[in-house]
Amino acid sequence: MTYQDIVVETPEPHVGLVRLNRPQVLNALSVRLLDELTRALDAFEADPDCRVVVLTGSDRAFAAGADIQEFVGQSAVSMIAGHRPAAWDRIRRFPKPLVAAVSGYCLGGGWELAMLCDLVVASETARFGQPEINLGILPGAGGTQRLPRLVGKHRAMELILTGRPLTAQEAYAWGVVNRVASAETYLQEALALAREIAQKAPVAARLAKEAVLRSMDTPLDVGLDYERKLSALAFGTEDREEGVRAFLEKRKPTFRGR
Ligand code: CO8
Repeated sequence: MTYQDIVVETPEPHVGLVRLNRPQVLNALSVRLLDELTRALDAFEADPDCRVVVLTGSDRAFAAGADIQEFVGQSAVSMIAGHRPAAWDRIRRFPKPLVAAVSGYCLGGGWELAMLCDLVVASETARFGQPEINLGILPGAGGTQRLPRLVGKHRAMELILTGRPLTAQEAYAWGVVNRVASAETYLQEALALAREIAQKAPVAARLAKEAVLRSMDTPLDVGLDYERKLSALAFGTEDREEGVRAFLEKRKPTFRGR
């Protein structure tokens, strides 16, 4: 598959890597870029060898938001009916663990994209913000819904109503990134995290992702029932047999994703 606005690699076994690649506009998320990203994720989803995907941008910008050039001439109807909502839904439903490696600007839709990832490794240069208010709009790809769940109502209000970005250290203190690394090592750290996850049982990892995401919008008793069913499902996998057998035989398990 050929892409113009992203670069797709498999840097090591079981780990996919997608680099957003529109450096001239700080990786602004055009419709074409979002479309290419969804196609790359579709391909990684269908690839049984791929277990984890890392999503990154450039050192200067993960992504500085939606492509503001594309807003010219848009109406409420065209924004609702366009390709963007379907692309965001597709990324939201990607079933394998997604790790964001964020450096530089991570703004607006860029942060909303990072929030769709399951883990976030930030460079110390990263800046996370929802500056839409400065354009006379508001977050439209999950920011008003995911941020309060992540940081609480008052902090989300501050970020969304002032547009002020967080430094990487503030983002860490507010619990929206897993770890902060140096500008030189953030991608390597994200890949190391992906490698660690890729060595675990792939079906269980997917089910665990599904269960954790379900907890964000489900009452506790419903979530507990859901978890019990997914957990039971994992008992039907060959990997569960291998994991238990390896433990009892005091050796490292070899998971096959079956
Ligand atoms: N879209 C398009 N082009 C951009 C964007 C963007 N989001 N961000 C930067 N660029 C372009 C600049 O126009 C500039 O291009 P050129 O060289 O041709 O002038 C180039 O990238 C470099 O940018 P700057 O010269 O501005 O670089 P600075 O280092 O001076 O500033 C900033 C970097 C602070 C990141 C600045 O570029 C900026 O403020 N960018 C806009 C950030 C922003 O507002 N993002 C939110 C966009 S809206 C959104 O994401 C949510 C939309 C909700 C959709 C609703 C659907 C229903």
